[in-house]
Amino acid sequence: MVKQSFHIRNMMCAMCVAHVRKAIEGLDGVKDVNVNLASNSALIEFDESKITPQQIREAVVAAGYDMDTTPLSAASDNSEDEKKKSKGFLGKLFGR
Ligand SMILES: [Cu+2]
Repeated sequence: MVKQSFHIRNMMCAMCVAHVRKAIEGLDGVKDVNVNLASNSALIEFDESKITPQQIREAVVAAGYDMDTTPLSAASDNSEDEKKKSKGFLGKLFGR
């Protein structure tokens, strides 16, 4: 059983969140799902021997949305770096 966060695309309101959650929580192998509109992500607890992120994504796509199959935990480290980089860039732009 693993618990991973994935980026969800195309969600715009609470109804979208409900649709995505419903699409994911009904899947065999998914134990728990928590969809967050503010961060456009879904924290999913699933049995990786029963279901893959690709299969979860298929259900999300079938519901009219999209999901990155690469978990956010690895990606969030990169976005932290990106933030630092852009901060440095803006600092150069507006500093002085
Ligand atoms: Cu919506």
